[in-house]
Amino acid sequence: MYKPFVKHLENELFNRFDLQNRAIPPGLELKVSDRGRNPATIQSWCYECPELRKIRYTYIDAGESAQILNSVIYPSYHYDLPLLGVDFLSFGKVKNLVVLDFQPLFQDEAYQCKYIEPLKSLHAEYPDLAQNLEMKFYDANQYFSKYLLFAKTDAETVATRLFAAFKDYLNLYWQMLDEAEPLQDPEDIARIVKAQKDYDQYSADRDPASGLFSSYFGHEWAERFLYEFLFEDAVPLAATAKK
Ligand code: BLA
Repeated sequence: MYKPFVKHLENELFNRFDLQNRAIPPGLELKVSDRGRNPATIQSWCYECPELRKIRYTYIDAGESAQILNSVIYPSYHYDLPLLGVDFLSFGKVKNLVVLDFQPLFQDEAYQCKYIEPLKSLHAEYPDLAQNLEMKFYDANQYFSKYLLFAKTDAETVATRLFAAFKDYLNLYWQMLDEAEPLQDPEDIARIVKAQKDYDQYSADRDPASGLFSSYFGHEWAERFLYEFLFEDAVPLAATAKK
């Protein structure tokens, strides 16, 4: 279902950047589960290049039961750019939930103006994918922009409209990165390091997928996947409590 999106993302990345593999901890790169109705495979890829310090994407293929593409692109700490976030989920043929956003590191006016306003006209082209759905797990005002695409939709819309939107959002993201001025002041850079780490902690603590990972691959594997790969700068809640 989302394989053409992966292909497009890969083509873009390999054509535009000088990618190096970024290590994925042993055992987390690929896992197969026979627990569900259909065998489930989860596979992840991770790269880096001078402009982008972590590019990760994960595909869960459980046949008819689930098709999921999840991806986050973290810019180098020298850029204060938003992260690019992708979460496309299909369960059965009936439930398709898609989220695509430039995830802001800060919510102040100047930041919004610089990095989020440019999304406005693109967002306006996809009213069918911008449904103003309520968030149950996350706070819409933290690490999400007001121009996110967030929709419950159908397979046809995914293949046509979402694919077009995905290409457009990616293009704008590359353009922003191209135009971004690297930060020089160590204090400014330290602020980005902190904001990206906070994003990992926030995301790991609220990740709505941890139950899904546990049910397919077991609790222990799910925890490692979350804290050692997806959001590696986050500290598990239990560890924080012990301190
Ligand atoms: C929701 N994302 C979800 C849900 C799941 C995942 C299972 C709940 C779906 C439901 O309501 O039934 C799945 N999350 C994943 C997977 C991974 C993950 C498979 O991290 C990792 C492999 N989520 C993101 C990113 C964005 C994001 C990068 O990981 C940003 C675009 C958004 N996911 C997002 C939002 C929701 C969601 C906004 C709705 C959550 C809510 O209602 O609060």
